[in-house]
Amino acid sequence: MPNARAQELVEGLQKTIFEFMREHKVTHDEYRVATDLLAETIQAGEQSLLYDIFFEAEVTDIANTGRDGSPEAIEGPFYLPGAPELEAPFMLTQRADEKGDVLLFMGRVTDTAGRPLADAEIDLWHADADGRYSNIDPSVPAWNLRGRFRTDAEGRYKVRTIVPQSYEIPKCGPTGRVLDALGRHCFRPAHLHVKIRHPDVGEMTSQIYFKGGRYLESDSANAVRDGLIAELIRHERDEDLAAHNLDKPYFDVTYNFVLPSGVLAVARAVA
Ligand code: MBD
Ligand code: FE
Repeated sequence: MPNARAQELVEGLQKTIFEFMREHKVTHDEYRVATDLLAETIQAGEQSLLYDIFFEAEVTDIANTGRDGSPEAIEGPFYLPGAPELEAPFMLTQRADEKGDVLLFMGRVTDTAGRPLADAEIDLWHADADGRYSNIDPSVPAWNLRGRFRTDAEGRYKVRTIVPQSYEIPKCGPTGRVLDALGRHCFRPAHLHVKIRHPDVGEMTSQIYFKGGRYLESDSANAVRDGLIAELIRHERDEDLAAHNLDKPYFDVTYNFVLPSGVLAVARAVA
C-alpha cells in the first residue's frame, strides 16, 4: 500500500542525495565505504548512536521551532522505558559507594499558563562519574542512575543523584572513526536526560547541561542549546551539609520545566 508521506520523504531524500552525489562526484568506492559503514554500525550495535550523534539535533530543532514550553533536547541512544519507580524522598538508584559528588536536581514543572503540574512523572537517566550508562555498559549495575519520580502538589520536584561526567563515545567503533576522520573528538558534555509526562498535557524530552562545563561548545552530537544550560552550584557550609545529612560538599541544579502544550505558536497566531 503506497503511503503518501513515505513517498514524499523517501523520494525527496533520494533526489537530495542524487543531487549531492553529482555535486561531489561521489565515486563507487566512496558509495561502498558509506554502505559498509552503515552495515558495520549495526554489527557494532551503534546504529542509534551514529544517527543520534549526526542527525537527531536537527529533528529536535525543527520540533522546537515556534513551539511553546521549554526547549526539548535529543533523546539520545540510551533511553530505556521501565526505569525503577522511586519512593520519596527521591534518590536515583545507585551503588552504595557511588563515585562522584552529590547532586540535588530540583525545580518545578508547570504548564504553559504557569499552572503547577502536580504528579507529573519525571524519568531521569544519566552517565556515572566515569561517563558510563547502566544497561549499556556491562560494568555498571542494571538501572543504576535511572529512575522515575513525581512532582508534588505544587509541581515541585527534588531528587538526589551524583554529578555525571562527560560521556565519551567508543573511539574504536564506526561512529568514533567517522568523528575522528572529521577531526572531531568523541565527547558529549556532562548532562542529565529527562522525560516529563503528565496525563493532561503530554510528554517532553530534555537534557540539562552545566554552565561552564567542558565540551559545551564542541559537543560531538552538536545538541547543546541555550535554554538547556543550568548552573551547578556548590555548597560547602556546615549548616547546608547538616541540613542534607552530608559530610562533604554537594552541588545543586535548579531547572523549571514548562511542559509544551503541543500547540504551535505559529498555528495559534494564524487562528
Ligand atoms: C549520549 O549520552 C547521548 O546523550 C547521545 C545523544 C549520544 C551518545 C551518548
Ligand atoms: Fe547521554
